Amino acid sequence: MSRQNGSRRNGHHADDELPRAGVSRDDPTLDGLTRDDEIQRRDGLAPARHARVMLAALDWSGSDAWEPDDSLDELTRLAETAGGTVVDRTVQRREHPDPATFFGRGKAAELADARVEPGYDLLVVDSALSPVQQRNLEKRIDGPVLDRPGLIIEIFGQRATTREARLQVELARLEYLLPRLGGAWSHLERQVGGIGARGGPGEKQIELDRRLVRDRIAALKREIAQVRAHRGRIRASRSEGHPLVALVGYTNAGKSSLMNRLTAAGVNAEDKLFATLDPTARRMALPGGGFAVISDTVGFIQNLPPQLIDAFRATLEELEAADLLLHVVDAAHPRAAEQLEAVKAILGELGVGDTPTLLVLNKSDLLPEGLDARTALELTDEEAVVVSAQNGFGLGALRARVARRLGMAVREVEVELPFSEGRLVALFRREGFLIREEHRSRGTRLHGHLPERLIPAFRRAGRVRELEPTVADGWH
Ligand SMILES: Nc1nc2c(ncn2[C@@H]2O[C@H](COP(=O)(O)OP(=O)(O)OP(=O)(O)O)[C@@H](O)[C@H]2O)c(=O)[nH]1
Ligand SMILES: [Mg+2]
Repeated sequence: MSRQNGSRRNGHHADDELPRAGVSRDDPTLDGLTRDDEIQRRDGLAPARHARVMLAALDWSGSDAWEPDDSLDELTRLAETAGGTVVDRTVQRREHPDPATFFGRGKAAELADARVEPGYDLLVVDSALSPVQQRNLEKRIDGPVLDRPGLIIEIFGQRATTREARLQVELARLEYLLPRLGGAWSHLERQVGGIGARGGPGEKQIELDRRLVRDRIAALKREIAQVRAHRGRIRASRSEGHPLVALVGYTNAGKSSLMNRLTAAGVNAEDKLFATLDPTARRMALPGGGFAVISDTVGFIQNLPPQLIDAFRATLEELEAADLLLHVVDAAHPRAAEQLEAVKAILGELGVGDTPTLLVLNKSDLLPEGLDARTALELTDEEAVVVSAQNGFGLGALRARVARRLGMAVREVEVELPFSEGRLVALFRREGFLIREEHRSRGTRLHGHLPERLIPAFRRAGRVRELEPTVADGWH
């Protein structure tokens, strides 16, 4: 996320020169566009599917990005997720990005040579490129170029299955496309035989395309607003006054796996980036018999395209409505600390940075023996629960902690109250779970489960004995 605004910082010109786009006719997300063949023809993306991919990153001093190699490791997974095969990677160190071509002249020439020998189909750049930079690079290498946001949008496009996700991805894609219409490279032309020098379509055609895209964007926004209203109604009826808990975290951290463990939900969990695009919500039992409604959400990634964040706001409203966020971290990931920061930055951007959050350090089964997840992540004062969605470790403690944070934690207690405290006996019956009530000579003795927050009131009026082990901590 830290480099999300990179394209603005990279020193663009205005989009006076606009690149034309690549096309994929079989792309599922473009169904809604069949009425606009022109748009399909230039969909702004050079698909990575089946492509031999070259990765390139710039390491410049003003960048607050990850280490280039770490980021390229992640980009490799992204390119593979999109269906490409990575053939090589390269890093250029430079004072700052070139406003025209992003990379320096020498590196651009090198990339052009590499395209001929050993050869690649698609260049993926590990940053956000301006439309001008993208267009110019495409000219230099005489082939399609995709930047990191474009690649992520392509993956989302491949993953989107429900109507809502497809609408959102299409919106993000068109917003991404709009400033790139009329560029230098057309994937279609390459597919049908390659035309060599490309001047791009005429100005009139570009204007027409732009208008079509803008109309479509407006229509999509209207449709998404409807979906959003509908989702709000469903959320209200589903929660029935139960507290809402949302799973958030980096892609592949194990959110869906945890959801399955905590609810028996049968949610798709895969070793893939962005396995989940749609939020699913289920009831989650808490120790003591209460419930929370827990929802799974789309995963985050560093440098998440702003167009996707905007388009997925409707989905991400699950987060705004949440009483508690469970921030799931893959504690065994070598870049876990960076991922944690990237997620925090996105949560801040979504306006939910202040929502009560519990860190859930997942995949503890993969940590080397003796290495504590908290230590591995250098966490000091943050509240964190260590779990494994794989083998179930820590899930009882997690439920107990969730209940506590929601003010729903319970303790098994024996209480003795004077007869004059009939009000508290009634409170116990109403808010707690009463197992036995005995009337003795000096007063009433109650045995059962009582919300923790009420215990002080009982202590003030009588005697409370907490029974160990607590129901909460022993609960699985
Ligand atoms: N070893 C181990 N693997 C886990 C654990 N939790 C999840 N996984 C694996 O990690 C991968 C990703 O899990 P998911 O639950 O799909 O992750 P996610 O956070 O929902 O991912 P996105 O939906 O892509 O954002 C899957 O292959 C899971 O089997 C765990 O505790 N231990
Ligand atoms: Mg998931």
